[in-house]
Amino acid sequence: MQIQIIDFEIKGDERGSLVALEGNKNIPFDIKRVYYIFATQKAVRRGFHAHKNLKQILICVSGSCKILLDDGKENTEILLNKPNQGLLIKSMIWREMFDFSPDCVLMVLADGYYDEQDYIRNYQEFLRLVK
Ligand code: T46
Repeated sequence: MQIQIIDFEIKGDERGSLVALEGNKNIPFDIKRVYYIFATQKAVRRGFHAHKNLKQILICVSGSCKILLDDGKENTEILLNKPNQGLLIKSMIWREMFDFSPDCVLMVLADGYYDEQDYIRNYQEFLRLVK
């Protein structure tokens, strides 16, 4: 499976570091929504769905977590632990998030507003649609 990681430029100086995210520039879509997941317990696994249309970029701005991606043919696990790295997840990819560090803040940029109708929450249904 092709994994798309985007490395963002760090504007660093003696004061520290800064990363800027701009729609249709270093983020390859119009950003319609931003949300973030934090204070997740270590044993928790979240996600368990795919999106029919939504595209997203996941950035672990603090700490670390792992992401399982499954395209219906193969799956892979990705460690996110750099605040200057974004994982692009296109539509029709099953995802699960796990192994959250206590300080993990997982920020997500999305190209669409929240829409429960866009979720495929049943894995068998996902496999049927993806084939
Ligand atoms: C995804 C992964 C990476 C809202 O009201 N608005 C929102 O924009 C979102 C994302 C969620 N919610 C509500 C819906 C649920 O009542 O927040 C609650 C938790 O959402 P959910 O169970 O979908 O969270 P995750 O961590 O399983 O999945 C989320 C995103 O929903 C999903 O699009 O790709 O993060």
